[in-house]
Amino acid sequence: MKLQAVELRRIRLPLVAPFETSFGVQTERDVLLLKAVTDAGDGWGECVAGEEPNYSSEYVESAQHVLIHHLVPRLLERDVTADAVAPALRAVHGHNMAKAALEMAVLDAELRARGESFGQFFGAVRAEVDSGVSVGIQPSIPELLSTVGDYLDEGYRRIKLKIKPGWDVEPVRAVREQFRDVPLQVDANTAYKLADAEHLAELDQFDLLLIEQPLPEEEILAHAKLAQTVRTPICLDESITSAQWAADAIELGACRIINIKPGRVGGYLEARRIHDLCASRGVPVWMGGMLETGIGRAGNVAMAAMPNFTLPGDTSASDRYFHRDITQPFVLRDGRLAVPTGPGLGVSVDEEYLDSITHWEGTLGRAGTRSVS
Ligand code: OSB
Ligand code: MG
Repeated sequence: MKLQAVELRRIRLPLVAPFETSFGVQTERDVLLLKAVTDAGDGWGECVAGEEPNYSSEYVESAQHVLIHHLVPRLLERDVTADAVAPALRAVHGHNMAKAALEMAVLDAELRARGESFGQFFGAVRAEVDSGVSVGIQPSIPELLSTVGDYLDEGYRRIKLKIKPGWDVEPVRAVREQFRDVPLQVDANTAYKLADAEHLAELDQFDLLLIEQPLPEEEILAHAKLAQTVRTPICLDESITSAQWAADAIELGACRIINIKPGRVGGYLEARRIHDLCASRGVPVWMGGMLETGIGRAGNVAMAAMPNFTLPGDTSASDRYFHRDITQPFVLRDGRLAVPTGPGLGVSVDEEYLDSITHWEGTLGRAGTRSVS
């Protein structure tokens, strides 16, 4: 399959409600999308990099730059398959989200060409996946309780509360008291220090499924030490950027659960390796989320149907994020999302709507043209 061109575009999509984490508030997404144009057909990729480098060092402008100047040129006009993408990009260090978007677009083109869905490719073992929802930091506890109650009424099967110092034990207590046996977990996005161990151990009384990424991403050993004070299972998100880091973190006792985000680890193929490694180590995984559009959601939902994704993911319905998605919307049915069954990602992109929300676009390739800056 020859990669003839890569079309890039940036779209602006407002969020239905502000999303606040320990690292900031978001009110809209500025998403970088890729279309791989090949002699066997096209494929879509979504880059999960945020607007600012506050989740990881990547951000949407850096991803766009590195794709244009360092990643796409390594593949353009070459014979490609998805499994050849990461090896061809290995000389470029880091930039996992940018690499993942390119690999995804190539994988989508490849699978569409041979009529195979992402679910089939990953070895999906279920037709629908349990949906959880990630609840941002709220202005007050009454507002938190009403937000959580609304999501539970919609059918979500697990609630994740974002926490930070000053917004942790009391909001978690309030949610646990009001919603007695809802599956509940928390995500700190690196906001704590090992010295907060005793404080975090106060969360043990609320029977949480897990505490996600309490400490900074480099502090693998400190997470292992934290696990000696906190009984709630520790789950890593930001720290796990490859199968190697997953293996080391598990070996060191830094986590008992792993959140898999294909973008964070450089693509779906590395994400699959982490899934398999965790399965062999008896470590459950779940699908994270980066407020994706229907393109990224389609791939994530398909991967979440793999056997070791045994906890509900941050794979929420399209209407939890956007008034209008760029694909057919993912709809919650009995607390689950259906795994797409069509070729490749199995969703179609509403290109007319896409054009109306595009604020930048450019194309690399096709007879040497380079219409991007
Ligand atoms: O840490 O899981 C996270 C969103 C952006 C960046 C980081 C995270 C999140 C979420 C949202 O928690 C999950 C979703 O897409 O619903
Ligand atoms: Mg997280």
